[in-house]
Amino acid sequence: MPTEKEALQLIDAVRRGEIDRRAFLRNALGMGLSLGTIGMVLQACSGAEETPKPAAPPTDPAAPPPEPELGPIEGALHIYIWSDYLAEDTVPNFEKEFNCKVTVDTFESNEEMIAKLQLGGGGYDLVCPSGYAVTVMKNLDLMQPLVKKYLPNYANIAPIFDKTVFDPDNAYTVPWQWGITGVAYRKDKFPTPPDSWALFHDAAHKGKVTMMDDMRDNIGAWLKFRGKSLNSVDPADLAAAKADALLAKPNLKSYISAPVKAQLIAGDVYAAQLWNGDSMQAKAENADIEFVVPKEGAAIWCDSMVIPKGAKNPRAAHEFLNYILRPDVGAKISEFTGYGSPNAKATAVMATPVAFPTADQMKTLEYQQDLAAGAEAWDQVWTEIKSS
Ligand code: N2P
Repeated sequence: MPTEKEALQLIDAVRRGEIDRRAFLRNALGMGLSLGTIGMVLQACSGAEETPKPAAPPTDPAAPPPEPELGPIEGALHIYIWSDYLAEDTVPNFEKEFNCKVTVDTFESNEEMIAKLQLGGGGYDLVCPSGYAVTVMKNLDLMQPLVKKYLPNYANIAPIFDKTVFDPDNAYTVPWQWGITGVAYRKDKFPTPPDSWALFHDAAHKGKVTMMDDMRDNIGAWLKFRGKSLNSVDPADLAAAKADALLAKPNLKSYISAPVKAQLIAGDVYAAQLWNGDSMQAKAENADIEFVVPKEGAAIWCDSMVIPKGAKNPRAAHEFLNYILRPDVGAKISEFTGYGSPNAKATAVMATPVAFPTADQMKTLEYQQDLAAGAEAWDQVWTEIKSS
């Protein structure tokens, strides 16, 4: 039989976790302890032989699931963006710093971009929809959520572009540039500056004016001309817009968007429906070019970068987004594009940032919204305008 001291030492060893249950049993049986005593000892020591587990943190059922790990940056990145929307060194500097090969394809309208994605084409990692098109893409399930831990520079976004109506949780979008759709014109051809969309009804400029090859901007302008919302889906409003568009059509040289800049610069086109930033790019080449917002009102918009579902290079996409959110990189992009930057820190380091419209100016400006069920009627009207 073990001495009392030996038995107590054994019990202490179990308590301190120095020997486990099995070793204790072996020792205790070898020492001739009765099974009853062994049972009592084990019960007294229960818990001591197991390493105590740290208490699990309380789980909050409302807490968001942990963000996924994207792994190391991939060696390639495919971007699909509006033309003339990056500074010359934006991509080369990224390629050098991140050792990642970037390809850039361009589009001229949201509808063109969405159609391509819907057909499964492109293999893009980043695309650049306007606000209303973010809603369209969300409804079509074409985007994947951002992984915010890879975007510490997101905090640089100005409050007015934080949590937009089209992305209230900042779940999918990194705001890129904001702008206005108005009219670029040659000062030398217009002794009196144009101030109305009626300019395109004036046969005096026949063959020397253009409107955009963009359903939302084109029909939207004619809706504003008649004092309607540029998001109207009312059949009577659309019929009136179609009539105005058809009245303008014989005067138009063509329906053309960003590429009209070269024709304005050369003087082949005197006035063009165009975005403010592209107009400023043209003005940089020819000081006779000016931009005006017609008095009846116009579209204001903010384009964003989003990651399409199924993107093959998600980490590179996040690194690129975090890179363009740097103040110096963002500032250079807006200095080149001529658009407003939604990045407060970038705006702060720009010599002449585009000022956000005043409350008074905002009275005639309107954000484009998803047309939802009305989109079909708009498509129909646009097809009729283009084909007649
Ligand atoms: C790019 C201009 C794109 C603006 N040149 C369209 N929202």
